[in-house]
Amino acid sequence: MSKKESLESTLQEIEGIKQPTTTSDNSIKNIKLQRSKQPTEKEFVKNILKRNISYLSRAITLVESTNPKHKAKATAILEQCLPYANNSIRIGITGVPGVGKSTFIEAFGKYFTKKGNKVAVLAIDPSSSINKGSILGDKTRMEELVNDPNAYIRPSPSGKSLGGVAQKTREAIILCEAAGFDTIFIETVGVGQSETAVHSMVDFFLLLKLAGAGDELQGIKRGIIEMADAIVINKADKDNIKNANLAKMEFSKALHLYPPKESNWQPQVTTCSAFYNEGIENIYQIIDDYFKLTKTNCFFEKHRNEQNKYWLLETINQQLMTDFYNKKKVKEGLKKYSADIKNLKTTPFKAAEEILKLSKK
Ligand SMILES: Nc1nc2c(ncn2[C@@H]2O[C@H](COP(=O)(O)OP(=O)(O)OP(=O)(O)O)[C@@H](O)[C@H]2O)c(=O)[nH]1
Ligand SMILES: [Mg+2]
Repeated sequence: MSKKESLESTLQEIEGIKQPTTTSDNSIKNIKLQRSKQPTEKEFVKNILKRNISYLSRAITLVESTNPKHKAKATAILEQCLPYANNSIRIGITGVPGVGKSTFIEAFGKYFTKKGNKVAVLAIDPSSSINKGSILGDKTRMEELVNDPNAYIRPSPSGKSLGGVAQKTREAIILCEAAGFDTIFIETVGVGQSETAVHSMVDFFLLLKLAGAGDELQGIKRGIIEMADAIVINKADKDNIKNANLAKMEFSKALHLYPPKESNWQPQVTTCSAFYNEGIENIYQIIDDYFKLTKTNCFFEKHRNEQNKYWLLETINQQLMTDFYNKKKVKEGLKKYSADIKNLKTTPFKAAEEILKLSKK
């Protein structure tokens, strides 16, 4: 058979055979069915209140979405969940990378669940947009907690601005509380501004530290020590116990130099070994004492009210900034005046004035 003939015969063979479309009808049907299965607001709220984790996760995903339709739905769900929220203790945990935050949360979280509490672990991780949420990798270090039916671990949301990410975490807290979680851990890596963001959404702020060579107080920002309700020196095990105790003494001395806290709480310093599960009960006790004190002297409620006010203003600020920088005139102005500043034609202050004027046009 010649080459031409063979081609013709092949063509003849497939003649009359219906060509498959790129997407099968069945798949389209399935996708449509799935879409229509997106629960209504009411279904969301009903199931979150029933402690359905799959609905909780989907609602948090809605909260994290940047799609305006999702946002509107998320807001409605949040509003309906709000009356059932607020009944938890919120604990912030911070410390430099490698200090043992995840290991600590695993040990501490299990301690809470054994006591009958329901624990949710959320994270604010400023680097998460780059490495896709370190808490995901952490899940291997929280193996037991991940499989604990009374614990829920949610990877950190990604986003461009810390403010945006923090707001999503705050909204996730509300949803977790409505789903019956009574103990919320918020983990953050101790870099940059994320501690301030976490501090503004928790009741108790715990700073994890490592024992060094007697220079504990160096290289640590004053602001973070001021925020801390407890400083815990981790990895106090084996050869490190002596150093950990020394560090404990240094921090205790240093803390006395700080002005008293509005809560009337005297921050505590202690050691632990998250890895060997030592000192965990003591930290539980410290936190318990803190809540007893602040609930009696009403600081707890006052603090939460202040945080709500802070978030009201913070959200307005965020929105105003986003709107401002999205304006075409502002974008053009920034480009033009940046060049002018570089060429020494104008000052940053004059340029700022002009760009603000442009934004009102
Ligand atoms: N000896 C000892 N090692 C510990 C202890 N806690 C944590 N580690 C180890 O320290 C390393 C870091 O622990 P992680 O829990 O991942 O630390 P992390 O602060 O969550 O780190 P990032 O998520 O990277 O910020 C791991 O190898 C742990 O096994 C401890 O109490 N004692
Ligand atoms: Mg970690």
